[in-house]
Amino acid sequence: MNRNFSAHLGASLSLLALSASSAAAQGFNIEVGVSAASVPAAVYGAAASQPGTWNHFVPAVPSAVVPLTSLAGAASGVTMQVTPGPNGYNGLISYNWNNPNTIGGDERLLDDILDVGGTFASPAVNSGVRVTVSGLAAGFYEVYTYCFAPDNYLPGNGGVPWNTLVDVTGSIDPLQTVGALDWAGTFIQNETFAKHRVAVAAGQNLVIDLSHEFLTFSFASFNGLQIKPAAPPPANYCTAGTTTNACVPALTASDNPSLSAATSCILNAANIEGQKQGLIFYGIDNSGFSPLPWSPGSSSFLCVKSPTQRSGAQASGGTTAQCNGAFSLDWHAFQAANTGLIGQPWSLGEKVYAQAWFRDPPAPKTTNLSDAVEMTYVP
Ligand SMILES: [Ca+2]
Ligand SMILES: [Ca+2]
Repeated sequence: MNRNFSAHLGASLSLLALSASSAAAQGFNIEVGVSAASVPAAVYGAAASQPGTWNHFVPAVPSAVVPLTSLAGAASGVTMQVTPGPNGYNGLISYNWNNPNTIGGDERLLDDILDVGGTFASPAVNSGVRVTVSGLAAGFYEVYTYCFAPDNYLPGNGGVPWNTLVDVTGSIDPLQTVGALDWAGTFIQNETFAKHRVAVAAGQNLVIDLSHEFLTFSFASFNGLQIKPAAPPPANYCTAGTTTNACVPALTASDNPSLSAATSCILNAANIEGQKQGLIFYGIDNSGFSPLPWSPGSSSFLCVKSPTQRSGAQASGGTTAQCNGAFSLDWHAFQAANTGLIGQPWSLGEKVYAQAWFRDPPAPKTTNLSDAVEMTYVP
């Protein structure tokens, strides 16, 4: 048995009236499959650990522009449409197969699919579909795209993974290849799903391209989608100064700060002049702020809006007149060891804008500054 025996299934959805809204970023769960009886229950969170109402998207290529409901089951103004991919579409539209290992919500999500394409055409082509989600609130999202082939490991079908290529336009994560192993009871990235992080601007669509990888006997699959609001990873901004010895100091953060200190958040300032004193400082509100020249003739900028909070002074180490000095700050240890710091007590989603400052006696104002990093408090 393979997908060549599947019949084409037509499907249509009536286009419901949309309610425009400008709500904050919110999550969406979308089940793709032909059967309304096989939509996961709202308690089911899948790989994103995001329970809530699952939209039922009936496979169709091209589909109607389908309105999505929120996790709470309310109208959202957000829509989803599937259209043929840039290389064309030659899939079966709808397919379902009872994988013997999937049960419960996993089975409801994974066992029925939109067939993304396969070796139906001669010569075979990289068939695919484009998923366009419109009307999302501006924000940063994690996108979980499920591409498990429920029938891949049937006798006679095994051996070659029926991989699906998943690419999210504008994501900081690369194209991912999904499909390697049969279902073994848990979700594993790149085996059952792709996970992309992406910033969506106001009025911008979320665009997901799915395509068929192999031109030998294989198929590609689309089981469903989860869109989850998330904190963006630490991001650098502003311009570093250039020191007397041509060092360009760079500040980085290992991860976002965590309210529970569940992950570590280490700030590192590298390329500092050797054998100099300095520190890391931060603010919590950069709204409306443009970087200010540090002083006349200086190449540095102040990138953090007042009021600011300083950490303790550090020695950069390294070698005089070279760029091998560095500062490091364990953010959680620093916050735990000091009370009354700006920002305390911290709350979820709160921002931190940090920058490094150090002595450079021949430079204008006898000091220079690194670039800056923006962080967001996570649970
Ligand atoms: Ca099953
Ligand atoms: Ca289903």
